[in-house]
Amino acid sequence: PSLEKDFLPLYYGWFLSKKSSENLRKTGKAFLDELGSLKVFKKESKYFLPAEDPKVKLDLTSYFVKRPPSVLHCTTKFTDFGKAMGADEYAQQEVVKASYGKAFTLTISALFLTTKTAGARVELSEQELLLWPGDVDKILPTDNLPKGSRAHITLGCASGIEPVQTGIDLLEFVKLEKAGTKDDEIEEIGGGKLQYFGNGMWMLLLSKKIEVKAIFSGYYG
Ligand code: ACK
Repeated sequence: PSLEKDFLPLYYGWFLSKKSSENLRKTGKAFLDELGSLKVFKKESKYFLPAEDPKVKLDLTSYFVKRPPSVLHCTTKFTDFGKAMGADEYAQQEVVKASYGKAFTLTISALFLTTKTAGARVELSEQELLLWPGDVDKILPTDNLPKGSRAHITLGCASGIEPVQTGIDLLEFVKLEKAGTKDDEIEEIGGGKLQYFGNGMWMLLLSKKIEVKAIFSGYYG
């Protein structure tokens, strides 16, 4: 056994192949373009517009100005080079070690956006859930949401917003879903059913789920 402690990554996660990344970015952009042009969205676009100048033309692609610089990923555990709570415990799990560098197929069931973030919702398989940490599916300590609720791929963040927000936003959607507080008025658009949860929170349930190829690994920055 080594006397040296493992040097842990900034985060663990699934890293999409270059091709899957490109395709998903395109799908995300097409969704933003289509949503931005819809009457139902325009009616509610005040959440995305500056209060001083609400007549300015809204382009959602430039609104989510901070986009992941390299291939897209789905974070499992943010370990912060070992400083994060539960980092060592996560890294030492047999399933984490055994899965490191292995290929997976992730299923994307929905695309979503809020005034802060745009992302893809990931539906994890039983096997993938084994790599999911036990402590990340809550905003409040009292939240009790299904394992994997937070699983997402960040597509973009609004100016001044950090990517950690995308998972928090998705948890907010899941909480609202649970409470049954989405608009009854569901619109069918290109890719599926569009849902509105109020306050600028939109979700597109894909009629055809997207499968992407990804490698489970660590990101060291
Ligand atoms: O978009 P993400 O899932 O959100 O991917 C990035 C990645 O780690 C590198 O920043 C995620 N991230 C950052 N801080 C945290 C945190 N405290 N908890 C969970 N995920 C985090 C971020």
